[in-house]
Amino acid sequence: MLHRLRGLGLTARGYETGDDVGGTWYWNRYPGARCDVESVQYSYSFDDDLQQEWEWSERYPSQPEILRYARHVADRFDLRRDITFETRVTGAAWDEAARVWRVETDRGDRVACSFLITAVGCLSAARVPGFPGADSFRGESHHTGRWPHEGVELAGKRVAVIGTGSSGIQAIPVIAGQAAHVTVFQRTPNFSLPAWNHPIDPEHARWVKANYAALRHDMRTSAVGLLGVFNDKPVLGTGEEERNLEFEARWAQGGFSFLGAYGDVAIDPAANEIAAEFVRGKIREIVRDPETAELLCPRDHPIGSKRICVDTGYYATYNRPDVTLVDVRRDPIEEITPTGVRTAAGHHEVDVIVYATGYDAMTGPLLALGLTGKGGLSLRDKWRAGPRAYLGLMTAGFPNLFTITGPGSPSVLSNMMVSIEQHVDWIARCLERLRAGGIAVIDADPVAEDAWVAHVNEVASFTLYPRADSWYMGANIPGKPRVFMPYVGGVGAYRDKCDQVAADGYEGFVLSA
Ligand code: NA7
Repeated sequence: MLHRLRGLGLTARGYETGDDVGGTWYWNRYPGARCDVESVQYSYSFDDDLQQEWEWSERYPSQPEILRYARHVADRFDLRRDITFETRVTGAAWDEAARVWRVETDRGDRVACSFLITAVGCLSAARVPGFPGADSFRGESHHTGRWPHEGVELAGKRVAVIGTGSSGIQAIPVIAGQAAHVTVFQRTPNFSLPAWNHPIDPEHARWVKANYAALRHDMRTSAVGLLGVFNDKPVLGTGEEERNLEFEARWAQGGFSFLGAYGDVAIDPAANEIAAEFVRGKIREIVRDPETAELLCPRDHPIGSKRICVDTGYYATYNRPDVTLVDVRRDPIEEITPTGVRTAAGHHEVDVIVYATGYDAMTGPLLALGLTGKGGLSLRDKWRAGPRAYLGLMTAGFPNLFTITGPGSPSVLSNMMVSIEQHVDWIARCLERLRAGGIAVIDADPVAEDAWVAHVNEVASFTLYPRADSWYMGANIPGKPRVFMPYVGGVGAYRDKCDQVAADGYEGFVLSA
């Protein structure tokens, strides 16, 4: 975004809490942190020299490699000179008379700007549940998304991991390889698919680079911003032998491709159950102890309705003698003690506690900015019953505020790099046209916003997503409104809609000279 703003001849400044670029890949340094989108797809497309010159080493990029990439991009485009690091935005208010945003930071900056663009991420407000006694713990305890940059010594230690979402599922096998003992506290088992990660074949990398233009186009016009074969064919009505062959082939391919096996899995409970049962069968095959295997089998949500996990050796980790699984639904965590975790059934002595307990997703980071719009309305008040935004790009009553990957856009249901670039392009073009047209202020029309929010909900209601207590639904945060936040209508269709709105003179937006 900063690069594009410079290209428009605008003056822009970025504010960043961390002491370097990288965002989620700056903060998430837990053992095993890795992207679940393939590296050649989880990368910028805006500069062909960049994509031709950068060499990815593995199919799925590790956190250190993505962070190196982010730093390389910052250096290559000389971005750091316009970013103020180690500075948190603590408030921003729209000044109606002056038609500027007035932004404040924890370093005492007082800045006025014509346009304010948020790029705060969707999974950046880390959440640690308030277990009684947590502060009394004498060992080290860390949330996966706030992992110390100097690392954590785990060798020979007894480690508790609380949470089995994507972060826990990535971290547990790697921690088990280092620690003396790992106790996993699981509330809800998740579906996880094998990554089958491997070094990138140089031949494949050359092929991708030679075909990048076409591949990027396919990603931008796809359902979720990923390459891959998504079948329309329904699994219901497909013979058992045929569907098992298809599922086996997808399992062997690894990653998200499994979810693309059949078109009805995301929308029909009976179809979904067939895919879910195939994965449960894999868990039973891998995990030797039948009781542990059953505990690891998800049953409370349709497969894909919570963010699917992609792992390396997760289920097999439970075959290790030094790994214990505690089902906290049956045996709840009662308190953290100075020396461990007490559940209803007993006390687990540990040296380190890893909180892999997730995020206040999507709205958390935006609300934390302390935004106040027209008439002194705070975003927190406006979104009390759930986020409301037009196209996930702007929210009515907050003029000249753009939200990159905001709620109501595909964001977390897509390859984030594709969705980020789409928003950046759209916003940059919008600013260019506003300037050319002598328009000082743009705001979402509340009527268009209501219609978009209704559409986002309606599309979600055709899927199985609302059936899960997921962070997509805000269900992981006590008291958060239960609203499906991302747009599930597809990355390609969403892009077309945004482009059409712009082509029609920003239909649904109110423009003032
Ligand atoms: P997630 O996916 O939100 O996972 C958090 C996990 O922590 C999940 O298993 C939760 O169980 C568990 N949790 C949360 N609170 C508690 C309490 N109080 N007790 C026990 N267990 C708890 O976060 P991740 O960091 O793993 O992944 C976030 C996203 O990052 C991921 O989806 C990718 O997009 C990348 P629950 O399911 O709520 O019962």
